[in-house]
Amino acid sequence: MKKARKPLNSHGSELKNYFPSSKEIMDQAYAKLRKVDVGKKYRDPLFKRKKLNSLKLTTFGDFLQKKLFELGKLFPDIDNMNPFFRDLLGALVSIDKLKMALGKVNASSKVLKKIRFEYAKKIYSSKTPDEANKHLKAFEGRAGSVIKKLNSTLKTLKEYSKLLKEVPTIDFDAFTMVLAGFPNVGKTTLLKRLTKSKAKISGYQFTTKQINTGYFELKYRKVQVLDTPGLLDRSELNDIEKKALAAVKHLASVIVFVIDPTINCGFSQKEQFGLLEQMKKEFKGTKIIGVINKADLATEEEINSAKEKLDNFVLEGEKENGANLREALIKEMKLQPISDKKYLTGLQKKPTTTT
Ligand SMILES: Nc1nc2c(ncn2[C@@H]2O[C@H](COP(=O)(O)OP(=O)(O)OP(=O)(O)O)[C@@H](O)[C@H]2O)c(=O)[nH]1
Ligand SMILES: [Mg+2]
Repeated sequence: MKKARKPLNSHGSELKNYFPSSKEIMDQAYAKLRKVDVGKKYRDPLFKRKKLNSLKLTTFGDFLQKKLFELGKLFPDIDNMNPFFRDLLGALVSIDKLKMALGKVNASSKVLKKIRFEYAKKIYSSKTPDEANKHLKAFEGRAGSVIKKLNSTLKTLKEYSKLLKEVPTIDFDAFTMVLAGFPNVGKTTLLKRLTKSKAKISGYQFTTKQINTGYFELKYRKVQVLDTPGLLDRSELNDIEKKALAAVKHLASVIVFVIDPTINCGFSQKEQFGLLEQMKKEFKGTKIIGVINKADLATEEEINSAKEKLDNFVLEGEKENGANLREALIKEMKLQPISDKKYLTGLQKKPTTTT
């Protein structure tokens, strides 16, 4: 029976319990084996022993094979996964190591299958009950050593499974707005103004370590907001920044670049506009909307200086509360209303953007 793969980010709680050590797997297999009984229906001692041991071998081998199969299936199909997830995964774990670990689990399952048939034959053609016992014991030993050899691989997979839980839930069909900019400029605050997201905000840089998601409605259309960790003007990216970039690259229908015109965020306007220019080059095909944030805090001078550097800008702050950005999105993206039905069933694909 083919078991469907679940999306990468739906594994959460399951994964926690799904990674037994080699020893635990073997203990579970032996517990199954001990319960095997053929009752009193066979009178001939040799025949009975052969039947019993065959059943034990099947139970033991089946359990181990199934266990390995299930463990492998808990991970996404790397070769056929969405490029966004692939990039995110790459920022969190080594794709090569993961592939290799999954390959080992798969190969071990095949080895188990092979030796199971080998010993099934031996038990079947045993001449004495002792010989049938000897073959069963030998099978248990060999199967045990296959599982034991997997111990470090299982440890790696357990570690990886924990990291995969950080991957956010993403709707690949929704119109997606990606919030980008330096740390502390107010990206997460903007996400909360637009959506009902409960993401964490604080007056420190790098509050957002993961990608926060939120949704709101615009002209009956579902807009997905991805709040990325602050992007820094550095060629060498750390893992958090890689995650942010991956999101921007693959999913943005529009990029909203947030600027803090005051010095409160800890970065000058010059640094922030430098990054904006870089992003414009890198994401040529994607519409970028510049948002001058913290309008309530900024001086007129600060706002004017930021305005001069932007062809189109949106002023946002505590007073505006997201309203200006909503307006700008409708105008810039020329969003056509779509029927509620399509929206509700999620049939609507990403609209084409006008640049
Ligand atoms: N006065 C004022 N403060 C703001 C505004 N927007 C954000 N802030 C404050 O700026 C600080 C940083 O806001 P965040 O929303 O966490 O910034 P961020 O860009 O998400 O930061 P990282 O996650 O570190 O990249 C917080 O103390 C916010 O309260 C605004 O429009 N006006
Ligand atoms: Mg943030």
